[in-house]
Amino acid sequence: MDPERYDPQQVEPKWTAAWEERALYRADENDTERARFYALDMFPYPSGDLHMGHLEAFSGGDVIARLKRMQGYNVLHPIGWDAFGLPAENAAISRGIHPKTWTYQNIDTQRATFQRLGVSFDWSRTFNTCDPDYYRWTQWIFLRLYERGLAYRKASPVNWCPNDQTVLANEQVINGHCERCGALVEKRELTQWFFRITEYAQALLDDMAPLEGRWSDKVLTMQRNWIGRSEGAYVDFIISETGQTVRIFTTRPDTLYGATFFVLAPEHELAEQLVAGTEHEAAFRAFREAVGRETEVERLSTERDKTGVFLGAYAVNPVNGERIPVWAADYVLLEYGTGAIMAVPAHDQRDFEFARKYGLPIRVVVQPEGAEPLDPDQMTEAMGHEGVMVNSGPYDGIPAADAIGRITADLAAQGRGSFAINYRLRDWLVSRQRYWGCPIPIVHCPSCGEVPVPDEQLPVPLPDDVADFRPKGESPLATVRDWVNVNCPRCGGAARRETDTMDTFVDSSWYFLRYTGLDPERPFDPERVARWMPVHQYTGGIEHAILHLLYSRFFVKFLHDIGLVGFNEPFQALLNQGMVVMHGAAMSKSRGNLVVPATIIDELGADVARLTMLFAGPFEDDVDWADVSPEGMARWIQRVWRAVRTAAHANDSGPTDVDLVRNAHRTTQAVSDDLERFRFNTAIAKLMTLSNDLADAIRSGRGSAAEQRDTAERLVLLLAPLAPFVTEELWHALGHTESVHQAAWPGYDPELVRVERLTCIVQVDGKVRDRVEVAADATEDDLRALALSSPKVKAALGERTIARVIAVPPKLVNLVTAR
Ligand code: ANZ
Ligand code: ZN
Repeated sequence: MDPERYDPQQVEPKWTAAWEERALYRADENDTERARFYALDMFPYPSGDLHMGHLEAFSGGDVIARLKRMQGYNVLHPIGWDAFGLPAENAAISRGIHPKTWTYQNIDTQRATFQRLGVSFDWSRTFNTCDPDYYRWTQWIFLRLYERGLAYRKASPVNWCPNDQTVLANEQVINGHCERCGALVEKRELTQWFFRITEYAQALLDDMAPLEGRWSDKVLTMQRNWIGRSEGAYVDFIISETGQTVRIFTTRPDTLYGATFFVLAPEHELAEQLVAGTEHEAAFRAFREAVGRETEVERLSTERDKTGVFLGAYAVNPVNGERIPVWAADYVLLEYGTGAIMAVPAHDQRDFEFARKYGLPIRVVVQPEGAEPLDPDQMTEAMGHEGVMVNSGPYDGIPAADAIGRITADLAAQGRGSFAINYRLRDWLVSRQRYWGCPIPIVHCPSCGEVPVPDEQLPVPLPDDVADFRPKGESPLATVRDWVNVNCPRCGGAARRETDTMDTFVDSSWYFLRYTGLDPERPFDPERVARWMPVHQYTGGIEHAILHLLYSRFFVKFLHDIGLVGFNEPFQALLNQGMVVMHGAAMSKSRGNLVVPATIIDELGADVARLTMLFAGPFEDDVDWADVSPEGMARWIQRVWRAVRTAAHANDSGPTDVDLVRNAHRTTQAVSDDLERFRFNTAIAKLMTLSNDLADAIRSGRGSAAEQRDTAERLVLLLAPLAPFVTEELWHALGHTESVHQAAWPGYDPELVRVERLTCIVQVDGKVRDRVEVAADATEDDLRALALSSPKVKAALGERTIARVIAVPPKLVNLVTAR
């Protein structure tokens, strides 16, 4: 090996093996001295080898784990696989390979790439969610939810893909079409399993407060919007013809006197009852069918025309006894609020458009203060919130904001309404008509009904021998007779297993608890969990901003309520990486722009792959791989290699060089700070500057041998979390026998990093007006800004404008005014 050149292909495998042999990255369960740090990365789905998004996420996550280890923490940095899911079944269908074989092969491939990348995982506690030892406990948690009524089955309209023959989650429906095959999605009334996440809606909102500043605002906002809390009132109207009470939800009870019609969701059971046997029945039926083909997004869209039909009945307004016509319209959804609304076209835009289209009356009840009285005929859109009440009987003249509470209280006193809170969040539909998932541990018995599988019979195994994986409208498991037909655990009679499997998001809602130790008897050991959790730093993609994070938070709250964990939020801090694209577009095989980490490692080594990714820009921004230069990074690594090795053997002491020493200490401070805040790119830039300075010092004989060597050591230590292989080799070249990854993170001398302050004279047109403190290395721009912010200078300038700034850093700045 040419000692002048760093050869990653020789060095990297050597250290991978050595680290593994020494179990260097194992979390220490018995250490009671060091503080613990749980650095968690979102675990991958094994759809093939690792892709560039993985390279980015895990490079960042690994820097955090390595930094914390060097800072003296006892670090838990685990990995596993989110291994159930539909792509495995699709591979089975298209290539005739068993989903299990396909999945485990991909896991092996990804594991090998992780090892080549040198990610510092504790491999002793890895698992896959499709392992029976894991999904046994997913089933166990399902049963705990079931016992408490938080897992239940109900019939409801769900998204159905007629081509794939399966239900789809809302987020798998894109503009009304199936995300996978493009078929038009239908709504079907199906009986499905749900988790009652809505029970935790308020807790999910409230417990976000401590996450403020530690999760991004973007994710917190997305979670809040998804939960969608609204305050308002329930108000009871009475159907004039039948006397039935029908309840509405409104956020604007102050506008009750402005209700000019009433709208039911087409699926509302009252709509069907009102038209039954009337002349309106046929039109209503046709309308409801048409609406059934629209997606929720389309129904709520403000761009689209709203449609509806009159139902031939009237509702009586409880505040004034007025009879208003009852309609069914697409923009009212069954699942939100009560599925019925009072329409106030003067103040609600959707109602306004609907009223204009169908010629329904508009009545203003909130008048903006100080403005001309609104004329409904002239209005082009609904009026906003602010104003005083008009046309509202006893409430006229009071501010609308106050009327909300008063009207609600008055209705409540009469038993016709109440204060109400509504959430947009729905219960989580968890059943899938799919094979490659965790079986739902329920047996259906003709005499006992739904019977939970007893804990000691878990896991309900997923059978291997399934003849046909093609979707047929029910899970392929239904065809596995030996498996489906069981004796009822309660009465012993002939019964059938539930054949649906769980959404894979269930598997990933608790995996982070199991990493604390692969407990054979329980999902996790509560004491170990208490020692390691909540997770100190979670790293992963923004695409999980809502679902995975919301579901995990829900699971932890539930586990907290049943006494298994002592905290109610799983992740104290969250870091989201951006996406990796190529020339602005997603990378894909079909576009022919696919780059994979394995190739870069083959060509330039793992360190270069990691550094290139982290240097590409702020971690949270997207990376365009077309803009980066792995070759440039490889050249830098060669320069670091030469400089450090030369410094390691320096013995002819030159004169001491305070600039070199200062730079080494300042870089130590700045890089520590950058890495702590995940500014990997700027940290690398500073290390480049330091390595240049070291090379220059060596070339020009600046600094003593000890100073050059200390600079080299700092460079290696600071670079170690970012480029673990070359730094390990260099650390040994510097004469150390221990691993650099077990070395202590370097400190710095506060005296050396302190920036000297000097007095700078500020003049206006040559006259001294002020003296200000500046850093010794202040720039012209700094001086200019300081001068302009001085009150004395401002006073001296008066109205005059500045023509020129003459700055002589750090001593003098002169503002020359225009004459
Ligand atoms: C009368 C009214 C007057 C309304 C007004 C708004 C403005 P958020 O804020 O999203 O909770 N609404 C209630 N249930 C609905 C359903 N199932 N489908 C469609 N729309 C529904 O929205 C609450 C408002 O949305 C409610 O307040 C109701 O219209 C409508 F000037 O009632 B409002
Ligand atoms: Zn039974």
